[in-house]
Amino acid sequence: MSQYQTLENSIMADIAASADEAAIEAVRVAALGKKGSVSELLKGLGKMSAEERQEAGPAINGLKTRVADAIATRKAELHDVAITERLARESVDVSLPVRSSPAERGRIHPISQIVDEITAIFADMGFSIAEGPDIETDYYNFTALNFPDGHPAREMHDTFFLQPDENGERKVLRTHTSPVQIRTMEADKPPIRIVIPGKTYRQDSDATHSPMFHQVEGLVIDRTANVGHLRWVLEEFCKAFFEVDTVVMRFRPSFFPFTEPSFEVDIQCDRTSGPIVKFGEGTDWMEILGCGMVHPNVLRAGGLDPDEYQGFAWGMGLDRIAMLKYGMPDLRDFFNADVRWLSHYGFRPLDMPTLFGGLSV
Ligand code: 2NL
Repeated sequence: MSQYQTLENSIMADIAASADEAAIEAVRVAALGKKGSVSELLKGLGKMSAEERQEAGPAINGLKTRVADAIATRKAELHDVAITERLARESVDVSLPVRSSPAERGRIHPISQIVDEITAIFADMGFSIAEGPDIETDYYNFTALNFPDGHPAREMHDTFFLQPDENGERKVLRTHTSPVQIRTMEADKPPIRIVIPGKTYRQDSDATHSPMFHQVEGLVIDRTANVGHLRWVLEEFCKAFFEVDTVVMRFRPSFFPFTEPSFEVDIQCDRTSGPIVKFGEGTDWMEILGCGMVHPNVLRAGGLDPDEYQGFAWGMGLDRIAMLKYGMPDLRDFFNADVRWLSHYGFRPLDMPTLFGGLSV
């Protein structure tokens, strides 16, 4: 057997014995690589005589071609085997649920939801949203709102006082959002149409009271704003908010230092079917807010002439209304930061309340 045939047999045996892609690549390098056995034979051609080359040339080139073909074929086979193996090993269970993004998993707190719903309703009526600081001066929280010094209503609010500052001034945690309305009257010219959502604070804590709670107030100031407008605004609001076509409202006389006349507003409801209260039907009444015509002293404090301007305002507590609307039994759960509660009662972040899309669906 010629030395060429011996080499070819040996390489072919190695090719056949290669079990994976790495092994066949090693055979290729050993035969056809720069210093491979076949490459060395080819290099040797240059040193041969013309006669020797005439015989050895075709023999070595033939050998190279056959070896290269055999390697390519085996390589392709082993590549197929590798892919088939990988497909069998790596499986994807397409029936597994898609893992939701953090933005999808998060939940909107019912209080945030209710603020979004209420502001959507009033924005649709042409109101703007106003906000202000939680820490207020005694002037903005009380004096400007027609609570005279020593007036018992100041004590009624169970105010949280901060330590007096270097000037002896004692700031307060606002007991209502009304200071924001005074600040708006000072800064803007009428007509004013604003709603003010925010946190408020009073020293009160039991099953139905939290020392930090939430309010939305509204204020309209114009030359001719009157109780008829007030009634219309509140009625439109209640229909949109409780998502019913009609509401029956009752205005009872009341007292607030900052309004005159003042009213408490009840809406007719049906409580006969257990804890779920139905609106727009029934024979029961539920108090939902307080309101009135802005007191002349408050207009003056806001820099407005009560002979030129008049206005109406209202305020409502959000926490109790949210419990009622969404059927939540205990106020204290609102502020316990329990993710199990939030994932049950919270709202999906991408479902923003709009009047056309539905408020809380
Ligand atoms: C209630 C009652 C009310 C107001 C808030 C207000 C603000 C200004 C002037 C006049 Cl600057 N009024 N706000 C008026 C009437 C009632 O809240 O029961 N809130 C929970």
